[in-house]
Amino acid sequence: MDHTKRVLLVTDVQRDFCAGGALAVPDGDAVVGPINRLARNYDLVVLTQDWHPAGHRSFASQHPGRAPFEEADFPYGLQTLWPDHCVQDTPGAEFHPDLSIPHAGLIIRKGFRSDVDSYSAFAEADGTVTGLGAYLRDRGVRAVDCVGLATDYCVAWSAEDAARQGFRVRVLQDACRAIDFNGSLAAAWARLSARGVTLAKMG
Ligand code: VGL
Ligand code: ZN
Repeated sequence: MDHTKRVLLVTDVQRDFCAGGALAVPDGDAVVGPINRLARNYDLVVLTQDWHPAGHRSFASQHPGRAPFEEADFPYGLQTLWPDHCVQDTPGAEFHPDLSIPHAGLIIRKGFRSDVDSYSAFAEADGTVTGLGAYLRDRGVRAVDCVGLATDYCVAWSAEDAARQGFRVRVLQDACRAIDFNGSLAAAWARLSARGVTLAKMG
């Protein structure tokens, strides 16, 4: 028996990252069923929700002459510019309608400050911590299992931060899908394996 206390961290399973959404991740909808099933095995589940004000600084639309997926210099470093997505209180920001995890205990909203993006559930891009690390430690959690969208951005950033904070981290790959732009998925795996994050099958 494995008595390690684990959390399931479910990243950004929202309409805008699924089919027909503003920043649709290829095959994104496919994570919903597996995540619903998996979540029943965890007492502790944390959801994240990408939650940007209209006109967020990470939107390419705010940078005349620039296109989505280009990079721009921000005070905290290089920032990828995105199509407008997950705008607060719009349908695109809602969780996928079939996501069903009623016992989830915490929802972390990310990217709600106009000038600062946040891929990780643990810290915003400028380093401001969200409190998730303390929340998990207070509950005796030692291991973090990561699922959701997108593998190479928000899932990877959270997994990396979790490992940096000393949690044992797995990415459950059947319950993730990637954007995979310009080698982003391979780059993410390289960073994660360097941190000791393991790639696991759910089954
Ligand atoms: C995400 C890009 C912008 C993600 C969020 O959830 O991976 N990617 N905002
Ligand atoms: Zn976003």
